[in-house]
Amino acid sequence: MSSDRSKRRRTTPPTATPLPTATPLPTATPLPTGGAVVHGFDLGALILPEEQGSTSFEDVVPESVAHFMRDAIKTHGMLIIRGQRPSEERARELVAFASQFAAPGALFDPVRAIQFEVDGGGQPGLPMVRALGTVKDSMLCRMGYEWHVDASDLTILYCETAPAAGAETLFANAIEMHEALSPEQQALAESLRVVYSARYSAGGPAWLDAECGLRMNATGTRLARPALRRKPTWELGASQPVPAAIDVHGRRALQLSPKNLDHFVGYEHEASQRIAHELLSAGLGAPVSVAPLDPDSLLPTRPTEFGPRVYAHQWEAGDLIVWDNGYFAHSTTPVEFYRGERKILQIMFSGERAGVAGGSGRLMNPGGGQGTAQGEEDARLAQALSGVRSGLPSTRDQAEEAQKT
Ligand SMILES: O=C(O)CCC(=O)C(=O)O
Ligand SMILES: [Fe+2]
Repeated sequence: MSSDRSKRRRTTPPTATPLPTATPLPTATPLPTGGAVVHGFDLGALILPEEQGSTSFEDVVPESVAHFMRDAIKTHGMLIIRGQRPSEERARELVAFASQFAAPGALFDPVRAIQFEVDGGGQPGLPMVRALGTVKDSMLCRMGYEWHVDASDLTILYCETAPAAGAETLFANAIEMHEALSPEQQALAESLRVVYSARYSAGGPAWLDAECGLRMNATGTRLARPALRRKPTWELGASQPVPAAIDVHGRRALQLSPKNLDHFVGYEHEASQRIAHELLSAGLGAPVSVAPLDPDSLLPTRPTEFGPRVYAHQWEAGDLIVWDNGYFAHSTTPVEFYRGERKILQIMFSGERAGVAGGSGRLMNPGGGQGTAQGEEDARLAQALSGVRSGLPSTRDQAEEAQKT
């Protein structure tokens, strides 16, 4: 228990409820890449349910502030809220923050919010919160770059521990990506129907696919190598065909998750990969510099530099980002370039109250995508696989092939 919170507890009457009208509203400053930086919001000031004598997270954020946040995410697609002071209750505060965007009870509902086993990074008592990073009991994805859409309407990432350098999360505005396509590419994107599956993965989640040898190219826009092995319970889990261009609040947005791309209807897998790479590359804008891949690990040998259309968030402890997965695509960055420890808390959940329920992301991760809940078996397999990465077969041919993309 942090001293701040104990102090507040002592001074908070048991019947205290938030005071919506008296709460000053935060402000949102738009970024050139889309998204906005929000000032004037303090997670630590939320009065958690047990302090209100309640079990519900629904009314923890004052209604005027919740309204502001819901409006802001509709307008900007991504909110960056920095400078949160440490709190031992942070995971619960994040659940309360998330609850204002979702239907009542959704954060505990496995259909609406991804739930994780403790062995898969899930926080005790809060299975919708997962720890990512290098510290004990956190999940670490060593795939390199991977542009994708989470299997949820909204995602929250909160940084508890930030490395001195590296470990950025990259974001690209999917509406601007669509606008950046040529008229021919836009027409192509409009016509494409995508089947996602676990055919080229180990069955996910992404950290497990990475452990099983799956690699992306150095821009994270197409597969460099499929998984070399699969989890015992692997299932193909192919999606219904879904559009590559979707509507986001009345505007068109490009939606492609290349790791799980099986094929576009009417195209072979290889041709589909090439098309996805072409559309994503055009949407992201020419990278300033594409890193060569190491021939053995098939991981980038130095950071790839993306152009000005990509927002790279360099994490600091106390940063919170929440985004709409229809509005923004995002990418991991290679673990090899982390300089210091990293711990991020993640929640992937539905956005009924933010008007973004039922986003296409759910269909893009069949059979286990980035966000799909993991059972004990995945955790056991990961344990068995840890330390064997250097033994993964790879050939120079595969590396050369990967360099071509
Ligand atoms: O670790 C990051 O930077 C992003 C993680 C992510 O995208 C995911 O787990 O889905
Ligand atoms: Fe993600």
